[in-house]
Amino acid sequence: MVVVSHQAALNDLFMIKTCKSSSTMFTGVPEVDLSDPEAKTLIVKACQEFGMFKLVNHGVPLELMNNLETEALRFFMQPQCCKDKSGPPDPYGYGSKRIGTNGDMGWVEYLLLNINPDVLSPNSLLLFQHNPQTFRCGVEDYIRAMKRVCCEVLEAMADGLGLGRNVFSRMVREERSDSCLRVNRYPPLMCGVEILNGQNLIGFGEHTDPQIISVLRSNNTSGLQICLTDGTWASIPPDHSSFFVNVGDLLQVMTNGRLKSVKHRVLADSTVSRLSMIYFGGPPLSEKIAPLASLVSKEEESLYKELTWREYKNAAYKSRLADNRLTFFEKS
Ligand code: GA4
Repeated sequence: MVVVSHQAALNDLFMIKTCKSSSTMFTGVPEVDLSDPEAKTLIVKACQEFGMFKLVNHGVPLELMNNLETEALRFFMQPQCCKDKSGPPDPYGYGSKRIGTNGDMGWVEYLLLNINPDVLSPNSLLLFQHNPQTFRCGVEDYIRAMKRVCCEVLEAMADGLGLGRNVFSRMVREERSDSCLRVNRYPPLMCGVEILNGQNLIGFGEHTDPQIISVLRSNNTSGLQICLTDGTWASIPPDHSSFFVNVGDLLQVMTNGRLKSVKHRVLADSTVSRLSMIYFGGPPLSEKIAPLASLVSKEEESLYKELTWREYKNAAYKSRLADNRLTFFEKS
């Protein structure tokens, strides 16, 4: 439990945004069974309509997910001074409340890790030095499983769009793929609830994910919301045995806007802690990203110009969380 009566925590609390939100759950996000022969069609439809779907029958053992969750919680339960040895994030490592470097704040603490051992930053290396080997193994096993899930989903998606199966998956399968793993812990509010006056505290502010695809798994605690096409926020019912897969900005660009990079956020409105683990599948930094010619019909125009992932990522890191980063790609 977070001691919000502590002055420092109270000060932080009031620097974090709040919002009004209803507690009704939205059950309209499509569920896709990865072993279903129709999966490719359902995935494309869901990504066009919502930019997200729930993935079941994915073949990842619950034990593997629970194992990383347990290890992560063991890390987060350490005294603050121990956790701070693996931070601040540069951008990888341990972070608390500060998201990115441009002033965004959330009621969250997190670990951000690049999956490429060559890119392991000094702070993430320290993280593994100061924590049991079982943590590192849990991270490695989880990353391996997520890479497989990302590739299978991207292959089904490419198939569903009538493209070559490997057109997207080769980018995240590559050894130099710039993918990352984020573990977020949203502490419970407890006594903070009354002072918020019916408002919810923002755990992680609204944003789209810059990469190709994101695969999220959380414990059975609510909080995740997506922005529907009419601009309303819909609360996604949690399910600890499934994954929520969402389209990232690069996939929106490569499909010339056909698949939607969905705006989402997390509210910290519960009395129990929410823990989520998100794998962001990205291409190598030097990969050139542009709309695929076969998805731009003769009558249609290509909506975006070509950029490398490095250029886009650098621009994203200069932006605020809620900014529409896709404007960097738009043709002027
Ligand atoms: C959003 C998606 C991923 O969590 C992330 C985030 C990154 C960070 O937390 O360091 C960013 C954010 C995310 C987009 C804009 C920039 C960069 C914080 C921020 C303000 C790891 C990512 O790749 O982009």
